[in-house]
Amino acid sequence: MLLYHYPGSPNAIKVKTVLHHVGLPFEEKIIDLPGGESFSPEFKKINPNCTIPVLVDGDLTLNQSNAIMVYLAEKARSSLWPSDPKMRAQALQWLDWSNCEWGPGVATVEFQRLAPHFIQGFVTDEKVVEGALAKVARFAPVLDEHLSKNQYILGDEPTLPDLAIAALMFYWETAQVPLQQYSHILSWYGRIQEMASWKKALPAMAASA
Ligand SMILES: N[C@@H](CCC(=O)N[C@@H](CS)C(=O)NCC(=O)O)C(=O)O
Repeated sequence: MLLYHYPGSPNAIKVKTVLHHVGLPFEEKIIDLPGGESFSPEFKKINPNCTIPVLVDGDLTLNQSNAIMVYLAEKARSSLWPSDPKMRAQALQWLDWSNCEWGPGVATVEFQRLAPHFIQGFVTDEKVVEGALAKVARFAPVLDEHLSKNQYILGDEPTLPDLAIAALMFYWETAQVPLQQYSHILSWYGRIQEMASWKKALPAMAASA
């Protein structure tokens, strides 16, 4: 299997955590996102969306990090992806929540505030930040309340939604996303950070910090 990614990309951290967790061997190809390589004609053939991560497994070429995570967990028959229909439906619910509610809030603030450091000429759009902060204020209490009653998103063990949600807040402190008051989110995030597979998935500097 070959994973196209960029170190430190939240969507790649999700997928790499699953790969390490389930122990499937894989090779990596770094795509130079800041250098615009994802828009090269060669990469467009692999993913016309020009985004990473992309997983190639034999004749399967898959983009969208959540789909890749599900594929890997199913392939490895991992409990990261529950088999019970109701649990699985809830896992899907939270995966959708991560991309539709959490990401547009937290990850948008992170990107807007940090992109000037790695994309030449990028200027933070304060109106976009304002809209994203409103989403954080709306959805963080939902997650915090849920985690006040659950160790992990689906109960006692981590599953794919935990990784999807946690990866999207990877830069929350650096980008000063206001999450300090959500103690249940922060305790849960601390538990995710303790996972050996999570640590292994991080870019070298963050992993050794
Ligand atoms: N929904 C996609 C989003 C992928 C995505 O936006 N990846 C970022 C890196 S975290 C990327 O490739 N950005 C480059 C761009 O959008 O031009 C997924 O979950 O894989």
